[in-house]
Amino acid sequence: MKFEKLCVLGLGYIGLPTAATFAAHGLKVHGVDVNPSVVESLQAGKIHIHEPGLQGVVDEAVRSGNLTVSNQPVEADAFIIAVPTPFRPDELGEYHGRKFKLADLSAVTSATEAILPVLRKGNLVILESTSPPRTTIERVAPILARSHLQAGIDFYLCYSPERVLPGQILRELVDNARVIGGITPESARAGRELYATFVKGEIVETDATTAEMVKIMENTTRDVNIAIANEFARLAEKFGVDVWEAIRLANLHPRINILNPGPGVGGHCISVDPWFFVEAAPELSSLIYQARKVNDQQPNFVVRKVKAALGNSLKGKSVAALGLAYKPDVDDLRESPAIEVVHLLQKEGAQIKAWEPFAPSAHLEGITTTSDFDSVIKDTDAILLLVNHSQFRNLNPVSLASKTTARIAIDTVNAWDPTDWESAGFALHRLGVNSSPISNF
Ligand code: SAJ
Repeated sequence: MKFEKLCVLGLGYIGLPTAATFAAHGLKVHGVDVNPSVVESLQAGKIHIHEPGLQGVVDEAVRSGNLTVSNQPVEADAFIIAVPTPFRPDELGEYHGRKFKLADLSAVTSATEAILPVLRKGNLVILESTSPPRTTIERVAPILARSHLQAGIDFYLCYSPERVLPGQILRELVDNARVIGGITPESARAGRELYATFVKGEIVETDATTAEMVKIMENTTRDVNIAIANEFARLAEKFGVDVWEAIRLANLHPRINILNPGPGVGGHCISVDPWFFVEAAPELSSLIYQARKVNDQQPNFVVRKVKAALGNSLKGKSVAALGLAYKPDVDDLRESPAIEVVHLLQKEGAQIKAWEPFAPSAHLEGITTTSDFDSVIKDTDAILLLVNHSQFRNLNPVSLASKTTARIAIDTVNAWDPTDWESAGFALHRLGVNSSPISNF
């Protein structure tokens, strides 16, 4: 099968790099987004997200004429749907007193509907958006059936999850293994042929529902593993143990790999996807539910820590919050636990000045950010590190001490060396380490 024209619906963190990579490999790609400012920006050749290397690939794709952008799908050999599947904002599900978030499939639904007028016999349609199990068969296929073409007979239909790590998307798109779930074996084969354009990792064919489940299993496993690390941090504080050292030692075991505790789990993937299992089968997912709860409560644990460091009251205290992104070295603020921490501190009466170097002019409700690091740290009671951005990790405590009135620092991500910070004159409080040491010898 030969694919010459591709239409990609949704030009966000996944759709845009995917569209640009196909274009760089010679396909004629038309990208579609419903957000007019995204379309305008890309038509002017400017990407709207921060992802290393992406601007260069998009520049080249646009210059070669292989990448065009608009708000409407066009006829093509293949369609990729890469739109978000967020939560419903005002609605929760409930099972035996456990409240859980519900998936909002409206973007998947409307992107699928948008394909209807241009769907032709012999086309390939691929859903990439992370979706609850059976979405391809029970939601996408019935919508496409309105075209009077039958999925699996007149056109191919697949689910293929993206698995790329923000910050490394361009490399991982090419190198990672790719799972292609077809609603028929022929659909999976067609999907393989499309992605083989650039994927160097293994390409594995399976059925659509298995591929959907694989994706949610991956992110759920990571969520549960981070939850246990966060719980270990709480336990270590109780027992007067440095959790980071304990994890390092436990990880010397050849079959143990404990992840890092932190201020919580954010982003649009790991804090979202496990809910798809809980929603679909709450009676079978109590561990997954509890892990979500532990990670969602972690910002409160950080607030308790900050409060203890500042004499048990935050009223009138000023705190310089370093980092608002959901993880190191990205500009993505979605579902960020750092933002949650800031909001909770404000509720307790603290005055927060925040600095996010990757999104210095972000407008966040109720949060004052500034593009000037020095003014954030100058007059403040404490410096609170919320994201392990490289530039924060590399801060020199001695030179910092000369620029700030703060003598209290709180590190939630194990970025700062206690000896260095303490000899520079800071009382350093670390997540997972009891601030009033209990002797264990
Ligand atoms: N985090 C911790 N401790 C850790 C690792 C991460 O607290 O040891 C936190 C991060 O700070 C962040 C959150 O977890 O708030 C998620 O970060 P992440 O780097 O684990 O994952 P994402 O959301 O950026 O990307 C994940 C990846 N999935 C896995 O690693 C299993 C990626 O491969 C997926 O493509 C992506 O989700 C997605 O789109 O689903």
